[in-house]
Parts: sequence; C-alpha cells; structure tokens
Amino acid sequence: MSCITCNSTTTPTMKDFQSKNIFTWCTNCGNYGIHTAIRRALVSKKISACNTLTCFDIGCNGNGSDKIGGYNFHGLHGRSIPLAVGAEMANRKITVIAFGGDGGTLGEGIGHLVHAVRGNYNITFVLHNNLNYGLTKGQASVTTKKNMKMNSSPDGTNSELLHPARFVLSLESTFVARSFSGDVKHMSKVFEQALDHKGFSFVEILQSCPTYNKETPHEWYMDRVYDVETIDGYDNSNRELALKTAQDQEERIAIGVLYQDKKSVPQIDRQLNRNGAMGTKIETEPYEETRQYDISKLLEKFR
Ligand SMILES: Cc1ncc(C[n+]2csc(CCOP(=O)(O)OP(=O)(O)O)c2C)c(N)n1
Repeated sequence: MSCITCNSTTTPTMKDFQSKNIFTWCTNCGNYGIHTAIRRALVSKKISACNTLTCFDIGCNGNGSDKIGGYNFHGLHGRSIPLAVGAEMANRKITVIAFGGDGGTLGEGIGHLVHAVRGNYNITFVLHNNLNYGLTKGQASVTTKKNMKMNSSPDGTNSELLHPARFVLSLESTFVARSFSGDVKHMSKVFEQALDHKGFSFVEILQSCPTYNKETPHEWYMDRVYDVETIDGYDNSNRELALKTAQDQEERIAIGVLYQDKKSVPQIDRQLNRNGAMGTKIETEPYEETRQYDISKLLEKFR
C-alpha cells in the first residue's frame, strides 16, 4: 500500500523503523528482541513506517517510544491502549500498535484493556510481561508469582497472580497469542498474524528481565515453551481448549496463536451508522465524518 502522507510506494525496510536514539535497556533485556521482531513483522507485511503508529506508556518498555521509526505516542502509565484506540478510530488507514508492561496494563490500566478487548478495536497490543515493575526498580506486579521475593516485598508476595492469557480469553476476545522474548523468529511470526487480524489482537510476550527478575531468564523459558502448532489437531478456534492450553505457566508453556475468531467483527464494522466511512480527514468526501466547526464562541466562555 502506498504511504498515505507522501504516496511513496517503496518497499519498507528494517532501516525505516530504526532510530538514531541510544538504547537504554539493560544488557539482555527482552525488549531488544521484542522491538526487532515487531520491526521484522511490519517489514514482512510491507507496512511502511509512515503508515504506522506505535503507542507507549511509561515503563522500561515505554522507553522504546523513541527507538522505533514511524509515528509514536508516549503517554501516561497504563494508558497506551486508549491512545491507540482513539487513533485507530480517527484514521483507519494506518496500522496501530500499542505496547504496555504487566504493571501498567494489568494494574493501573486494566480497565482500558478490558473495554478495548470487549469493543474489539482494530489494534495490535503487545504485553511486555516481565513479571515486575521494571522501570521503578523491581516491585511486584499483578503477574509476579506468589512468594517471589521482590524489592517491595522482600519476604515474597502474598497474592495470587493474575494470568494474562486466561484473563483476556475470558473477555470474549478475538485474538490471543503468546510468545517469548528469546525467540525473535517466533515473535515475528505471531506479530504478523496479529497484524493481519481484524479486531483487537492481544499478544503476551513472556519477557526476560535480567536485572529484577532472576527467576525466569530466557533459559528458563527456552526449556519450557512449545508452539501450539506442534499439538496434533490443535484447534485455535476453540476458546475452552485455549483456556486449558494456556493454563500452565510453569512446566510446559504453550506459545503461538492460542485463540482466534476468524469471523471477528472489529468495532468500526459494529457501528452500522458508520459503515463505509473512511474516518480520515475532512477531504475524504463523500465519506467525510469530521467537519471543521467554529468553536470560538464556546471558547469565549472559558476566558
Ligand atoms: C499512574 C501512574 N502510576 C505509577 C507510576 C509510576 N511508574 C512509572 S513506570 C512504573 C513501572 C512500570 O512497570 P511496567 O508497566 O510493568 O513496565 P516495565 O517498566 O516493567 O516495562 C511505575 C509504577 C506512574 N508513572 N503513573
């Protein structure tokens, strides 16, 4: 597809998604792999940087906002999803990807996740699940394992963890996948499928955090993960099966596309009054959805 802003039809390359900014993540941080994989997936799907918006919140993962080409929005902690949803509704010609940590997404911003899944907004969401609040130096998050010793809970956490994949599967989601940050090839493949999906694509990345989570480094995941594609007859249109398969996060951890509703109807197509609308700018007549209004009189009231 040609670029919507400059009409360029050149094939996107990895370089288009690179940035001159210096990476500040720790050595061996899973974020490096995740960023490489998302770039690869975009290039492989021939999505240009000028047709891509990435939305971030505060966190180690959020510090990726100026490390990737294309348009970026770096918002408040736990709020990357509403930013992405708003942008996607306003301009559905662009590919919108949101990123968030387990802390921001399943703690502070969990309501946004729930409603974006329910509404099936057409974005890809990448959960960086490193089992802790990384940027603020290793506090327990909702995905930290019970009894795990963290900087804010030196005797171990005392709460049951929230299971991200099962939680999202329980919300009538239309796409739920899992991968792990040590396998760029696998992540890229999953991201490609997520980008193709029409609706809310939830991708959980089991992410290593070499500084604050010593319990589950890449090697730990490597010994345990297996792709659902290797399960004979695995039917990823079966939600109950996906819930069951996703359950184990300790011994044998299923990755890949756990669940997909191939008949998924994204939010915009559920809004019958807007069917056929392009939702870009005022010059998109006859599909115009937005108009310029003179609001100077309204503004006067606040002076
Ligand atoms: C509303 C709000 N709550 C808390 C904070 C403080 N804060 C900033 S980053 C962060 C931890 C981020 O953890 P996570 O979302 O898991 O991302 P990670 O750093 O692990 O990638 C916290 C608690 C904040 N900035 N805003």
